[in-house]
Amino acid sequence: MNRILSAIGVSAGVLLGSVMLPGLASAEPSALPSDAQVAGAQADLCASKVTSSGYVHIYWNTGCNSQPICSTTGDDSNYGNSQGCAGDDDNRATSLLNNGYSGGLDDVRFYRLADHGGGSVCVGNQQYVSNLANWSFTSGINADNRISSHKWVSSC
Ligand SMILES: [Ca+2]
Ligand SMILES: [Ca+2]
Repeated sequence: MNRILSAIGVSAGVLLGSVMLPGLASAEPSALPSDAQVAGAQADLCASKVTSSGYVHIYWNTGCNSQPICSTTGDDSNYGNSQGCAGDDDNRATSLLNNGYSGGLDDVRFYRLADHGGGSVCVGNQQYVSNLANWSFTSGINADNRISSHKWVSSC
């Protein structure tokens, strides 16, 4: 009996550890479910979602999973205001998909701060970022859950 309980305890501990660990890397507010709860073992769907629609899509979990937190054909100078990417979208982005039309302003530069400041990362036309945890802004700071604005640019 003791051995059985002990085995269960170990299993639960390992399971809990594997679920909780990704959350430790996140400093996001807890009003929404954590990335770990949603992303789990979900597949990377970014490549399968590349198309030419004119939109850039911003996802709050990895792999372009679920619905984007926001999608737009335009610039957005503040993910925390009430237009476009808004409110809780600020400092949430973990994957990005640029489905802009090719030509002209077809690349998207994402910034750490509102009003296009604080360092940036750039996603080329019909390119994507599956996990911003692997990317840093030009300022050297990790880009996961830190994007606050974006604009369309002619080249990355
Ligand atoms: Ca996120
Ligand atoms: Ca906005």
